Amino acid sequence: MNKRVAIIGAGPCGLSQLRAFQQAQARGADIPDLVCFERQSDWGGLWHYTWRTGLDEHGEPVHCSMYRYLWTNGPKESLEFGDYSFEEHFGKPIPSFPPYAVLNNYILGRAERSDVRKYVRFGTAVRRIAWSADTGRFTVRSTDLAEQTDREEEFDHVIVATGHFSVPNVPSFEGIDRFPGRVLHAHDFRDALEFKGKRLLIVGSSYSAEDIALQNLKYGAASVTCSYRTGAMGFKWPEGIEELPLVTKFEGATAHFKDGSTREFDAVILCTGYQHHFPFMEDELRLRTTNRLWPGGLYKGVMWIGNPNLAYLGMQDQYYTFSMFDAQAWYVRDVILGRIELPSREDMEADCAVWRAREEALADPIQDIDFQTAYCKDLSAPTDYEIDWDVQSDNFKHWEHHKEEDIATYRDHAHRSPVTGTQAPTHHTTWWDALDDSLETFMDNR
Ligand code: FAD
Ligand code: NA7
Repeated sequence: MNKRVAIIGAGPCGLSQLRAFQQAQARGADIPDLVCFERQSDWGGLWHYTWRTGLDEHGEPVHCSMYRYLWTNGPKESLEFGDYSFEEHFGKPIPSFPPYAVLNNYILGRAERSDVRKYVRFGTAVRRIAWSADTGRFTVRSTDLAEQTDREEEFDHVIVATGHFSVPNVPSFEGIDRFPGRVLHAHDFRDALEFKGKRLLIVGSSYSAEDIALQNLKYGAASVTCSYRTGAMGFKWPEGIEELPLVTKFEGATAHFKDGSTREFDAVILCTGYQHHFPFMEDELRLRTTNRLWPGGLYKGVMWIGNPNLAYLGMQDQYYTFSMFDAQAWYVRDVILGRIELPSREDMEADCAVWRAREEALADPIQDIDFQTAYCKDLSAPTDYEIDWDVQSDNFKHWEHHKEEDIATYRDHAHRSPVTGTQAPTHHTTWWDALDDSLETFMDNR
């Protein structure tokens, strides 16, 4: 087979795609030539932590939105790979909510074992992807960042795996330009110790707001106020965290809120989400969506209906992550290998519309989880990707329940592996008391 496939990004999605092809090859399939372009110097995507913010050493935007002391916010059993268990990687069962260094180690473990590093061009940023109807191929222009040289190549298929939690959505508020303390977006948040003893305002009411609020209180913030636009998170918060409606304006260090209340703050963190941002895609190939469970224009959530030689991975809002990325990568692989035949454009659009209608009728997180579980099952059914989606789904539902019970202790619970069936041990320290997030300390299961 001499088809050429470009994979853009070597984060979890790009690595799932490489693993999918490598697994097919190990089982005797003829696979295309693969080139995976990765702008960073190493793989792992968002899990490749860096202290840098703003621009990197080459003047490129820093991709990392992760921060120190980040522990997974969903049970690891609900993101476990079907073909590579945590138990196999670490040689023993480990607790359900590891810090990022442990998760990164796990992701990279499978990638290294499957010997796919040879496909990745590190330090190479993709600048432009254009389709030619004449040649039936894509032209991909990239820059070698160390050499500062550009290159153009042709590919038969392009798979975009550049993530969508890296380019911040940054609203403005009256008077914020004169606020006398630090103002930043969650993308640039790195270390809660910076806010020790400070009165912190957080804008937003989703996962970043929830976790950054908790983590700052845990590491010593004097107080945390979360300000919501649509609805409060409504958790039973530990003392020191409160929720107020949206901030309307700042007067010096004083913030005014929609309900007429006011508070003084030392710092503001905007946890206002991210943009799906693909500046390198030509106009008619560019996905435009908000962060939702069913982005439009993608058959089976992955194949670009306007040109199915193009696929996007991981563009959904995410309950499921790594196992869903695998299911997507396996599906895309099988389309490229000719194992799955796509229906007509009209049928793809009709199928997409059915999923969109189901998505729009969702009323609560349990229904969201059922929706994404149904999607993952639908996607993996025609492939040889195997995982017990029902166990992953049950874990998510227990996790939702634990969060409602007590947002400060949900990470102290243990869940069951969908791969080995093992019930995880509980961690030697409760999450609230665990200040050291290193892999070494975490693995010491006294
Ligand atoms: P990314 O991880 O973003 O990787 C994309 C890759 O593409 C990067 O390596 C980037 O350098 C590369 N790239 C981008 N543009 C270009 C270009 N032009 N050229 C070449 N390369 C490019 N998920 C969980 O399961 N558990 C968690 O606890 C969790 N916590 C999270 C916490 C935060 C703060 C954030 C932001 C996300 C979290 N996530 C979590 C979700 C996260 O989205 C996924 O875990 C996962 O990283 C998504 O993988 P990805 O490959 O789609 O994207
Ligand atoms: P999300 O989940 O996309 O949430 C974005 C939040 O930002 C959400 O609460 C929005 O409120 C809020 N938002 C967006 N724009 C505004 C403005 N203009 N004013 C006030 N509030 C606003 O992003 P997260 O960063 O929380 O999570 C992304 C990933 O990071 C996730 O997978 C985590 O695991 C980690 P809304 O509800 O729309 O009113």
